[in-house]
Amino acid sequence: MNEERIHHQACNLCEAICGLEITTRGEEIVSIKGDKNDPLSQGHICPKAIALQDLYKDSERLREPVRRNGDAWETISWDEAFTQVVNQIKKVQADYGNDAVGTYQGNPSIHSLGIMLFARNFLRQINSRNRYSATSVDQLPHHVAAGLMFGHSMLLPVPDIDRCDYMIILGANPLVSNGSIMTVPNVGNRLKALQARGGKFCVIDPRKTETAALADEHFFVKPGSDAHLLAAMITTVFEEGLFAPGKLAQHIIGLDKIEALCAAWRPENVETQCGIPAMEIRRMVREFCAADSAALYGRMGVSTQEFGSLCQWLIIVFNTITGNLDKEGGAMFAQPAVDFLKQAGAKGKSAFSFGGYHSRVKKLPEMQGELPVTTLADELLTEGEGQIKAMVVIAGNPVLSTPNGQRVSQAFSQLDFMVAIDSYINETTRHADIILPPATILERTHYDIIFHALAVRNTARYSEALFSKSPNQYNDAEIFLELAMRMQKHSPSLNVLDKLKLRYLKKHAAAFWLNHQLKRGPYGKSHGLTLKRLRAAKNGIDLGPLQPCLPQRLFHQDKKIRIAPEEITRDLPRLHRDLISSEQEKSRKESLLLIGRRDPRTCNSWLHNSKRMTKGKARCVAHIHPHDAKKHQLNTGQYVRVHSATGSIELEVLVTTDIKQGVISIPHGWGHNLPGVKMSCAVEHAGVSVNDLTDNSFFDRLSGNAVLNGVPVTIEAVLSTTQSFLAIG
Ligand SMILES: Nc1nc2c(c(=O)[nH]1)N[C@H]1C(S)=C(S)[C@@H](COP(=O)(O)OP(=O)(O)OC[C@H]3O[C@@H](n4cnc5c(=O)[nH]c(N)nc54)[C@H](O)[C@@H]3O)O[C@H]1N2
Ligand SMILES: Nc1nc2c(c(=O)[nH]1)N[C@H]1C(S)=C(S)[C@@H](COP(=O)(O)OP(=O)(O)OC[C@H]3O[C@@H](n4cnc5c(=O)[nH]c(N)nc54)[C@H](O)[C@@H]3O)O[C@H]1N2
Ligand code: SF4
Ligand SMILES: [Mo]
Repeated sequence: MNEERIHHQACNLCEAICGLEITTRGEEIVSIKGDKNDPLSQGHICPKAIALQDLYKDSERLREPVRRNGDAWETISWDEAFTQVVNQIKKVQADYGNDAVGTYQGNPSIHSLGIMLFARNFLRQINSRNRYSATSVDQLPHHVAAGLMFGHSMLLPVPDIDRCDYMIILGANPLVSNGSIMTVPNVGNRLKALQARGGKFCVIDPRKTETAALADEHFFVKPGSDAHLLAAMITTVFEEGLFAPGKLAQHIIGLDKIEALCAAWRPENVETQCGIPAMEIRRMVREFCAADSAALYGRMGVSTQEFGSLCQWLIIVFNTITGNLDKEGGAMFAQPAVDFLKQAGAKGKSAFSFGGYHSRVKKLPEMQGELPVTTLADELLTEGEGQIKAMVVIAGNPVLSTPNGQRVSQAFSQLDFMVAIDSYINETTRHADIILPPATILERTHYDIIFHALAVRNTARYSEALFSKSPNQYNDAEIFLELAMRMQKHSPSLNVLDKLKLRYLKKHAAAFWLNHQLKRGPYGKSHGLTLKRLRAAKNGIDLGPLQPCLPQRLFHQDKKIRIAPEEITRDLPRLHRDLISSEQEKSRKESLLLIGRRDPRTCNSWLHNSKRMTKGKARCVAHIHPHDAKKHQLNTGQYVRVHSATGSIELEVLVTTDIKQGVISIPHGWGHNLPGVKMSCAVEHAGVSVNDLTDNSFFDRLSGNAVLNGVPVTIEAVLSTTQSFLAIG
């Protein structure tokens, strides 16, 4: 009988990076609990942490490379897989040029140390302009705003929630999502603590969300109208004499332009658009400004909409002109122990690129060497020089996660070659010729590069692998080290010397890099931070609350904030046209506006092969308001057919007053019932994909980011085939 052992590890499934205490007996996991001594998460976990063991145990998870042969898959050796992948990439590039190989990196990429450190070299070897990622179905507007204003796309303000007195949450549901661009484990308790110390928080969301239910106030907003609201809030600040940027003012260029830029928006002329009474908007602004410290925070719901970049810009402007940027309790910047931002700004070069080149078909701008994924299918399907002929998909499922996923799927099916670095044969990877599967988080070491930089408190934590992987398994780091090395050579095979070098790198490169970064990082000297020290601190190390850091940390050479960058403000006329266009012109009377919804037991598209994550009532359900339900003769439990310009889907409906009239909410990440998907539990709980409705030609014109919220749709009641069959039979 094996003895029980207790391990400490960080969860990497979402941005909250909770500390875990995992008890094992031999190869069995006995329990997964929150680590009470983690200085950031303080014992918090969510239901998904338990799914880590399901992932580890899942017999349908690939452990060895597979090659597709028609509809069948055969296991092949790693050597054969690497050789074929590199040969095929090189062949396509020799025939059609470098840009003929497209790459897509999904969300878990940034949660994996191996991908973060080593995929870069591989992508550099591919050297294609056709680089895409989940960034452009998510937070691209944040990067564009931060890059232009602060000089670095990752210098992103985070609410100092633990010291904040007044918080406005716009288009985010952290109680369910566990926070995003705000690493905030245990957000429920943190928000309750804010209230307990006399503070207040408001939620602005078309749905009365779980977070809204806890809030002091909730306003139902019309989807896609937030930029008007935000601009009107800024005008209110000026009109009511509340403009007070404080000592930061001397470090800002363009502050004198803001009032005029936003003057066309006043609470009184946006209230119909937004659905929030002018006097409430004014009151909210007054209360915000009266608080000792306050933070306006806006996330997914306001970034994946028609004016997403303007929204993210206006949010930073509002925090700045009310004196809350870089102030305790306001919108602050985390200081990570591994300061990857600093490296980018070194050598006097600009740390940020935007619009340096444009995509071939739709001429959308690159941001940091990436093009918006809204145009991936165009680049796959439009013939001519530069057309994508081969794809590398890393930890992503764009068939379910990007707008008009069916078109992406169809385009993938026509490729000359596709490789996926993924553990599953899913809706996307079923199109691959070869799949290289990495080991799970429980079998690899981890340090979170990204999310310590977005956390509400400065901490650091290193996790050892809990289980050792079987000798024939590779982790992400090993896969990318080997791919990069083979790509670099004229022949894809390795000689003895290469093999020795690779073995050394696989064993030591990550630890060496990490140790070096920790030592030369901001806490190297002050806290004696080394990898050894971090390894010894099994629960992680507390590095204190957020600290003011401007103007020193700005990346513009002159250390000034550009508060009104021309690249952004020139999009204001588009917003203005939207403001003055009449309601009838804009939306047909029959349309509803589609928004998304997250659920505590989902992780985008990929946790549905776990029984624990899928059991119980179906969750791929549309929420609509009773008024709209009545109009279309729908009741809870019935099926609705939802149409958009892109396609239509059918799903169950739930009638609720928790959603604004005229809005329909459908979660993403479902729709597993596609031919060839080898995830039986997911297929059993397939649901439908909302991205068969979203439209890849509807994007934020400034950044190219997808519009996933505020998509016009129509609905009609259906008797599903099974229902009508039952009715007859
Ligand atoms: N309509 C609508 N669409 C949306 C959203 C929405 O709210 N509404 N949300 C958007 C957002 S915010 C995001 S981030 C995207 C996500 O979009 P994607 O990143 O494209 O999709 P995921 O569902 O996260 O798929 C992740 C894939 O990575 C694999 N994987 C998991 N862990 C690892 C690992 O450690 N290594 C490797 N190599 N592979 C791994 C999984 O098996 C899975 O296939 O979806 C977006 N799509
Ligand atoms: N359980 C779970 N947690 C997750 C994920 C998951 O799939 N499941 N995904 C992770 C990922 S990749 C991300 S990026 C984060 C995202 O984390 P959040 O940004 O918190 O995202 P959501 O929970 O989708 O919340 C977005 C909110 O915006 C609202 N909304 C929609 N349209 C509008 C609008 O026009 N205006 C306003 N004001 N609000 C609007 C929606 O009703 C919703 O409540 O969550 C992460 N955490
Ligand atoms: S909140 Fe996120 S990091 Fe924490 S346990 Fe859940 S999935 Fe893991
Ligand atoms: Mo995301």
